[in-house]
Amino acid sequence: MLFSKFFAPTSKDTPADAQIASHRLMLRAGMISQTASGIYCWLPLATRVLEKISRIICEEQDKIGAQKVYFTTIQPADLWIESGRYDSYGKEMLRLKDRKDGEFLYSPTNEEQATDVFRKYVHSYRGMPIMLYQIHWKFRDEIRPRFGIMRGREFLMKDGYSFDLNFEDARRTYRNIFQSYIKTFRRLGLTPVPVQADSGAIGGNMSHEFHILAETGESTLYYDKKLPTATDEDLETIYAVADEKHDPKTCPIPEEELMISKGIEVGHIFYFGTKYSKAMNAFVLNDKGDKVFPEMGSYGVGVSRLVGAIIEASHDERGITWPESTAPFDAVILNLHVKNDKCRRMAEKIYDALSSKKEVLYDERNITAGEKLADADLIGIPWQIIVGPKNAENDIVELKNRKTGEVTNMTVSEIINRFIR
Ligand code: P5A
Repeated sequence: MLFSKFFAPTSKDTPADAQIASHRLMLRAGMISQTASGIYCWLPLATRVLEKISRIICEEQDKIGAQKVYFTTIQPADLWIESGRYDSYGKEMLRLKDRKDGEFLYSPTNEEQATDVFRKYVHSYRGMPIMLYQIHWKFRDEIRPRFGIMRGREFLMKDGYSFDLNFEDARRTYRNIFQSYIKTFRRLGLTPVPVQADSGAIGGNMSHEFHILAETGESTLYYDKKLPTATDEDLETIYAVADEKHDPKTCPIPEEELMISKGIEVGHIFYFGTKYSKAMNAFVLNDKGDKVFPEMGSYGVGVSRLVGAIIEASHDERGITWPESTAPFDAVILNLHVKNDKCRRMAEKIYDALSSKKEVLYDERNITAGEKLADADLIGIPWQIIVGPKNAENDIVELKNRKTGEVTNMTVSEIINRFIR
């Protein structure tokens, strides 16, 4: 991709109303464009990151046998009247009418719809267990949309729904999802902190939130100081709770062993048994011909919020420092002097060799070297290949690591081999 053709409207100005680093940097890097309170357009850089995150999530879902679908964003009110949530969901639900005055809503979540699909097609225990998920837009009319896409009204969520025959199977599914979420967040370059949680509007009696530690997080977490070094298995049971669940009087951890940190909630999983299957009369016949209501759970990841959370965890005073797994490009080539023939030849040779195998942005804009370096630091692509006139005379280019600042001199063929192994 040539930078001159790439739509990334970067800016030097610090947006006045953006209170946290990720919001400021997403605006300055030309990643998002606000269209209404809590509602954002995702421009090319941000879209590439959303797609990277989504791909990793899908790969990990695939490994545990979840199947990808698209439920709908518009749902008939009837489904929610059946579950009993149409009234209780309150003002966060965006309610709509079609031309025939039929009542609809824009999905804040899809438990009802998943249950409806299940009851239409699965009538026997032989069709179970089953787990469906999607990555789709949601709308919640939050009272206080905040921090850019971090707490939006429209946001992208991975939401999964599981159907098991009995409690033991449902419990195993919940465990699998828990471990799979840990893996997913690690692959995204993050350190997840799972905490026991309340199940709120979704309902049910077993629930965990997954947080990323960040000073700008909206939740306060209380956890055993052993948590950072715990094994993935131990993470499920070690003491860790968010705000409302912490009571100093009943907390089993002595004060001196308790850590308190702010966290950003990037995932939330629920086991709620037969709450929806019973309310919506979704049942199967077991091997004895008895009627059984499936044991269900739902599992959410804030895909768009993750973009903000990753930036909160990965930035410095000059801009974003993307982890390699979610970076919008693998490398950026900075041609510091586009009118210099040697620079142009070397930069183009690298670009031609790499671009069929890697995602490479080539900055060949006719602007100053300083502006190019500043933009590259701002948008935070992990590797910068810097082609400048002095080094070019000696057939050398620089490979710079955006995060560490470490610079290595290399020849053109060494650079090419470094990226195409
Ligand atoms: C689980 C999947 C649910 O909705 N139903 C389907 C369950 N859970 S949840 O906790 O309410 O949301 C899941 C994750 O979505 C993110 N999220 C948001 N992201 C941005 N802006 C918002 N307003 C917002 N609300 C929720 C969070 O990461 C949450 O963990």
